[in-house]
Parts: sequence; structure tokens; C-alpha cells
Amino acid sequence: MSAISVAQDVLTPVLTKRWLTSDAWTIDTYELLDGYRGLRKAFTATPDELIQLVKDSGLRGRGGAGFPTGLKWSFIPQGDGKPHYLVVNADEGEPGTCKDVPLMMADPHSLIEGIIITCYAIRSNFAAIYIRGEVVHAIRRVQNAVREAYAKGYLGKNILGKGFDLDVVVHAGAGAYICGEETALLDSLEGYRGQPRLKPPFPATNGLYSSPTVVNNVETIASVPFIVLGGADWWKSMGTEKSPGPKIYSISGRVNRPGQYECGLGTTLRQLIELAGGMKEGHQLKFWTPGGSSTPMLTAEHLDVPLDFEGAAAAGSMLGTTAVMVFSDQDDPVYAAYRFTEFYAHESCGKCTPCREGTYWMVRTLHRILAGQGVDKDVDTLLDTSDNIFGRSFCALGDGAVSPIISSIKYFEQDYRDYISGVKAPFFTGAAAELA
Ligand code: L3W
Ligand code: SF4
Repeated sequence: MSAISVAQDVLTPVLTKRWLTSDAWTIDTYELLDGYRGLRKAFTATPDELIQLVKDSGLRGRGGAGFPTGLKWSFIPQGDGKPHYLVVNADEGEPGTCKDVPLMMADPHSLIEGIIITCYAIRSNFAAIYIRGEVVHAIRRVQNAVREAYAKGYLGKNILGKGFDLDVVVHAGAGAYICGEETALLDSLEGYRGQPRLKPPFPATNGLYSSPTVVNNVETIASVPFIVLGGADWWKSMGTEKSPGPKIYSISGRVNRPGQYECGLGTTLRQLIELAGGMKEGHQLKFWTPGGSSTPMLTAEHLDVPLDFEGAAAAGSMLGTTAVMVFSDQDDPVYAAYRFTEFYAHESCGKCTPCREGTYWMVRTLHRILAGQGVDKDVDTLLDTSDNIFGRSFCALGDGAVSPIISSIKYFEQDYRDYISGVKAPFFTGAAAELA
């Protein structure tokens, strides 16, 4: 596991408070450290009171879009006679993102406790945790925690004598990025090929097996026991007015101590770099992503942008998954855009033409530029292709795929021009310059 650090000076640790305690992932240690106290308290409230509490806390989804969690829960129709489901999106696949897997490794019971409270609130008796297939260690860790929770009566029939039943299943995905998109995830969970469904209808009314389903990210659900214990006002005392609460930022790249840093939402890159031990010696910040490769790159001009949903958007980007990737003057924005685009072309599910064909052609155009074979109009071709993908694709993967290209051209067009004019030596030479 990568380094875990908590921004003690910015915030008293919340979600990460148990991460450095050895064996915090076992149920016995978890119980000694406040574990399942939130659940006991939640059971003294009604489901509707819990939904109201989460609404009042202002908790917003931690998977990228920031949708208000309590509002999403309130969309679940009541008295409809259909089963309700909770599906936890643990398919963490966004490049640069590394927060949900560390959370599941260090503190899996906080997720399970959050699941039980959420299911009680939305009146669901079945939850599935859909975990990215490659992270076998996390799958085993969560499976073990689920077994422990059953053995201690936190899962199964008549939980804590409350008359509430809940079964939880851990499901391993097969490693497709698109299965992090909530409706593709649901198709995959049902045994179909994972491809996005048309929205609306949203999963809240037509989700798993066409029944009302809440789909929430790991970090979102793990926040719930803390909100129940601490209350809405305490939660809102952290972060910003419109983006309240703590957040796990994952920082990678040219910093001295990459890892996870828990801070209040609205923390700036300047503060995060400081917490991560500063830039590596000899490296000057050149560009960075606030929330994974799907969020437009920013530059050194944006060091003081508050990294909350509003601040990132006002700077022309998105908060995304708070996966901060830091690149320096020794990194090439054109090559970074190429590598990200290769990823999207590989992960495009193929359902719609703009994304399937567009990402393929953008990889070829970028490769040609990097091989010193570009022509002047390639930059316009890239922008034109991006324009034909953005807002015209079936799901958010298409929009995300053009972010690295549009933003790198916006800030670093000269780097593209230098490859094309020959001022810059080709990145790909010899056999590497040939496209397969
Ligand atoms: C009921 C309505 N429900 C919206 C629900 C909707 C979903 C949530 C947000 O994409 C973004 C994407 C990635 N009635 C509703 C409603 N909902 N209106 O609210 O919906 P949406 O469509 O805004 O976003 P999304 O499809 O969930 C998420 C970006 O996050 N991202 C993240 C990527 C990767 C990961 C990861 O690896 N963990 O998350 C990074 O930027 O591109 O834009 O639940 O059903 N009227
Ligand atoms: Fe599939 Fe890409 Fe279309 Fe999404 S945008 S449906 S990933 S082809």
C-alpha cells in the first residue's frame, strides 16, 4: 500500500483516523475504535430521519460527479412493492485514483457499517460491493470483513435485534474501466457485458434487475457512520459551504511523498504539495490534474484554486475523484495526452460511434505528432474530433476522453507546434514511430 498521510494541520483525521492502527481492518480492533457505534445510533432513528440527516450534512458523492447523497437516497420510491438495492461502486479505475482501495484495505468495516446504515435508510435488504477485479488483495480483505460482520450479527437476519435483515455480496469485476460507469456496472453485475444504459431512467428508479437502486462510491458510503455519530453540523464544519466534509486526495507524480492525504474539501494544490513533502528536487510544476485523467489539466497558475466541486469547475476543470497527478517541467504534456488517450481508446466500450472511432483516430493523430510526422492542421483535427465526441457520446467516458487533449492544447499548444515544426525532437523514433 502506498504511504498514508493525514493533513493533521488542516483537519483532524476522520475517514483515515484508523488507517495507521495495526489490524484496524479486523472487526475486533474496529469495534475497539468506535466501530459499529454509528450503526447502533442509526438504529435509534427512523429511515426517513437518517435520509434527512444525510441531506442536512450536505454529503456529496465521492465518485466524481458530486451528486447530493441524501437527495439520491430520497429518490428511492417507497411502498412500490419492489425490492430496493444498494450497489457500492468500488471499481476504482480512473487513472491516478487511489483512495477507495486503500480505504478498503485499511478500514473495510467502515464501508460495511456505512452499507448497513444506508440499506436501513433506503429500506434495502440486499447490497452488492462491485470491486475492480485486479485488486485481489482488496477483494479478499472486504470478503473477510463481510464474513466477520456476519459472524458477529451485524449482517444477516435480525441485525442487533432490530428486526432488520441484510445480505451483502462481494462481486469482483473483470477489469473494464467502463464498469465504473454506474449503469454499465449494473449490467455487469447482472451478468451481461458491461455497457452503459440510457439515462434516464436513473438507477434510483430502474437499477439492478430494474428495481430502485442506490449506487454510491466507497468513500461516500464510508462517510455515513461518521455523519451519524458526529451530526450534520459537525460534518459541515469541514470543507466549504457547498462542498462540505473531509475528502481523501490521492497525490501521485513529481512530489516527494505520494499517497493519500485527507483534508477538508477546498484544500489547494499548494497545500497538498506541501503536505506531500514538496516537489521532487529539480522539478518545477508544469501541469496537473485535480481529479484523474478525465478532468482537464490545470497549470502552475492554478496552485491556489480551492479543490472543491465549485472551485475546480470555476478554474475550468472538475474535482472528479480528487486524484491529483503532478507533472513537472521534465514531463511532456503532449505525451501525457497521448498516454491518456490510448487508455480511453482501449477502454472505450464500443457502443457509440463518436467515442469508439474518435478515440482511435485521436491516438493515431497524437502518435503521428509525437513521431515528428505531424502536419499543421493536426492540432485543429484533434480539436475538431474532440468537439465531435464531447457532448455527443453515450456516456461520460467520451467527455472524459477529450479532456486531456483539449486542456493540453489550451495551455501547451506550442509544445504540439514544436513537434510538428521539428523544433522538438520526435518522441517516437525507429520502430516505435510506426503505428501498429
Ligand atoms: C436520480 C436524477 N438520480 C443524477 C444520479 C446518477 C448518478 C449521480 C451522478 O459520472 C463522473 C463522470 C466521470 N434522478 C439524477 C440522478 N442522478 N441525476 O447522480 O450522475 P452524473 O450523471 O452526473 O455522473 P456519473 O455518471 O455518476 C461520474 C467523473 O465522474 N470521474 C470519475 C471517474 C472514475 C471513478 C472511479 O474510478 N472511481 O469515479 C472523473 O472525473 O467522468 O463525469 O448516480 O444516477 N435526476
Ligand atoms: Fe461506450 Fe465510449 Fe460510448 Fe461510453 S462514450 S458508451 S464508453 S463507446
